[in-house]
Amino acid sequence: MTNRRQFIKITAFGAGALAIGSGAYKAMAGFSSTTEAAKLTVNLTRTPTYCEVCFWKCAGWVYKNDEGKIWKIIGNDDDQHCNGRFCPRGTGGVGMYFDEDRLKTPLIRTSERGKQIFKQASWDEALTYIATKMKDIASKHGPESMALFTHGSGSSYFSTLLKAYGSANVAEPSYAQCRGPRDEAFMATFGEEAYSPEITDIRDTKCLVLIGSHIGENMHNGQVQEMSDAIDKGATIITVDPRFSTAAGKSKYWLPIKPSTDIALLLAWIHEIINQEYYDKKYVEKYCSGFDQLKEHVKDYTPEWAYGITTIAPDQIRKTAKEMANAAPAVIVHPGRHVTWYGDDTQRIRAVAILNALLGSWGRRGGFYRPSKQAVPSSEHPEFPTPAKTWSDAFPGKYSVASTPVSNALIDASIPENNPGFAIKGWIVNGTNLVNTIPNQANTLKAIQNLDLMVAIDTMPMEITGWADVILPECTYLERYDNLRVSPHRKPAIALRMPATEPLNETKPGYWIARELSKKLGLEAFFPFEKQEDFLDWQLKKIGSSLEEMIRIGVKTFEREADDLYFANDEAIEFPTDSGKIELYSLAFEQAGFDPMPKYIAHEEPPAGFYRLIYGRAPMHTFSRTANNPNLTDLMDENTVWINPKVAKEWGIVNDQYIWLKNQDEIISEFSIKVRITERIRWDSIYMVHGFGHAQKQMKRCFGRGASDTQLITKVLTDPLMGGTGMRGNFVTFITEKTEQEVAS
Ligand SMILES: Nc1nc2c(c(=O)[nH]1)N[C@H]1C(S)=C(S)[C@@H](COP(=O)(O)OP(=O)(O)OC[C@H]3O[C@@H](n4cnc5c(=O)[nH]c(N)nc54)[C@H](O)[C@@H]3O)O[C@H]1N2
Ligand SMILES: Nc1nc2c(c(=O)[nH]1)N[C@H]1C(S)=C(S)[C@@H](COP(=O)(O)OP(=O)(O)OC[C@H]3O[C@@H](n4cnc5c(=O)[nH]c(N)nc54)[C@H](O)[C@@H]3O)O[C@H]1N2
Ligand code: SF4
Ligand SMILES: [Mo]
Repeated sequence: MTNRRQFIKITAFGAGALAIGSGAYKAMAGFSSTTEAAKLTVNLTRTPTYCEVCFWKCAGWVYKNDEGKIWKIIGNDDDQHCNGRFCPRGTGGVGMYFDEDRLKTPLIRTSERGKQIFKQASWDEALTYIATKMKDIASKHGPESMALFTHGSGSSYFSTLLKAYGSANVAEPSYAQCRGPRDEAFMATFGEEAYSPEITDIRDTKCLVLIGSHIGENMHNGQVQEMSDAIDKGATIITVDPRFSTAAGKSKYWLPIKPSTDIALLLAWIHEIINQEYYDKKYVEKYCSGFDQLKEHVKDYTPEWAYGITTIAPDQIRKTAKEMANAAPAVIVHPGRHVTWYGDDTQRIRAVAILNALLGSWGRRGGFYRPSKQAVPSSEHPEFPTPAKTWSDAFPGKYSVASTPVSNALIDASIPENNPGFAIKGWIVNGTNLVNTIPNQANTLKAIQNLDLMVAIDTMPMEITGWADVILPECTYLERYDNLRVSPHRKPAIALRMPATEPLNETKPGYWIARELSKKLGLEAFFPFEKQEDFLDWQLKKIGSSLEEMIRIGVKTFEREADDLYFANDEAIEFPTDSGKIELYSLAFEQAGFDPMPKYIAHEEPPAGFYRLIYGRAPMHTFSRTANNPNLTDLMDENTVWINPKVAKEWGIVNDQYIWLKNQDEIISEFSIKVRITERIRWDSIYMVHGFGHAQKQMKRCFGRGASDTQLITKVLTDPLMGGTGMRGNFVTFITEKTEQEVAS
């Protein structure tokens, strides 16, 4: 399998020169401006943080008013992730603190699971309950029968706890429900992933190809800003999307592809680029392996062949291939991020990676830059015990390309009748709303019903907390320290998050929760620092900074050790793949029994009267985590279903009407959704924003507003390589009136 040597430049410990960040930027719609806020905030205290509203992790300043209350949050000028500006969601992040529906105290379930009858408990009581059950599970089934599902900053503490306890089953939905296929595809091709933030050099690109990446609605801050700059500088944008996205509106070419057929388009582009000899011959010869096999493989995949599949006209395919070639190597075929669509996703992103390799964009200005990351020391603790079994033993031989645990496989392993190699008996769920995040809700709920222990750590009473035995209320990111942000970027940098204020009610930081639980389990040696701030200060001093300095500056940017943001001309490079080359033909996939080069496979089409359910993001919300946020519900408080006018006419459906959606498995949306009739969606599909249709009554602002896409995603197209859950193989039809019986069900 792929060799996983780290190729990224990790800057050694030791003080580097502090770079003075540029504060220059242009005003962009929806983004907050530092200057306006700075004028207003003279004499007010400010504390540094990095945003937790999404995983771009922009660094900013939290300002308080005269009464010492949190007032507003703005971007840190020195931060490469945001260049001094937050997106609307980040600005609205203070609403997470003020939300009166927040979890307030630990809770222990007193009735059947899912009935939502809980009693208030003290922290000691709640943690003792969990520790007793965990010890019981360890003695009866072995510690490897516990699993952690986690997303966000607390992941490292709870992961340390679980590993110390003896289990390596730590799964993040950002792998098998999000970017896993992309990471494995890039790893197989370049020996390296696409990272977060992505190493796309959009700032200097001449051509950006977006295949379903809806940057602009997907508000990943730095990318949106760089894309806006690139457009101003005349870059060509090519958008492939069945929907006229915000990005499509800025594009020279919008290719309204028939959904699920992207691999055919990608193969035709590869065919054209090879046949017209548009590819970077020197680069391919020097750095790539498998070119002859690839040429042979794509010889029949002509634009005419792809036309019949994708509905994109051959001359459009040819023209766009030429655009890419003209811009090369300053061209980016964007790797995407949420790429779990049709179950052949790793292979689709392989085609994306291959296209980038042919155009010579990897390691080149305007293509993909070389990331650099600041190394920070970790605290010393005993070695983790070696678990007797790990997640992959539950279903031997499955998902062999997966490099991290697969959340859905752990869920399946919690259902005894699946006869897994070993069964999962307990879950800790931190910062992920699994019920709305993992497709096939019935399966997730069935798994929960089979558990001996289910703990949810959250800030809000979400769907997932409703199913827990014990709910632990974390304070929000505005009320706590967390680990330093050390994400790679053009320059290595660190950012500090610290509490702007005391935690409200009985809520506690994740570090404290994990450490207190470790004490009850006799594992406190794994958390040697009582207070996280002491750990941070120790760590910062080791790299020539201090907590005091970071509180003052928030972000510290170091210089790169060498001038190596891009490959030098003719540089000899050994890529961290099996062959040491960029693999157009993947030896690792072949060895694992999968296609070494991507193939197009036709997917099921919607039956008569049904439409493909596709979904995406809205600029002012993040999944379900912001649905109840008072500041952001002001901007958008429900989702709509986009329907093509031709379809609406056939059904007699009108704008703003509320309808229900029914899927191929007879599942009817629990709540109705407002209709938006628009030419911006193809006639064979409907579109909705993910994260609405909440069924949790305690969230008073968002309960019952809009519909949940997850509820309608009952059919899952699983990626055989790495277990990703393809979610776009579901079809829906319309119900304009619900019978009484249906409404009650
Ligand atoms: N149907 C469908 N499913 C999807 C997607 C989709 O578009 N459609 N998108 C997929 C993608 S790309 C991803 S990355 C995943 C995301 O999946 P999740 O990370 O599960 O997303 P959220 O629904 O926002 O759930 C986050 C949970 O964390 C809680 N939370 C927020 N802040 C904190 C905090 O500081 N501490 C703690 N302990 N909890 C906190 C929130 O209240 C919420 O319950 O979903 C995937 N699933
Ligand atoms: N505002 C906001 N921004 C976010 C997030 C958020 O919750 N809110 N979440 C962040 C996260 S974790 C992620 S992973 C990213 C996700 O953002 P992206 O990676 O950009 O999202 P996708 O879900 O891949 O893409 C959604 C788009 O794909 C199109 N599409 C649907 N089916 C097909 C198809 O078959 N072919 C093609 N070519 N296109 C198709 C849809 O019409 C839609 O425009 O967004 C990030 N940014
Ligand atoms: S992109 Fe927006 S929501 Fe995400 S971290 Fe940055 S400011 Fe926060
Ligand atoms: Mo994601």
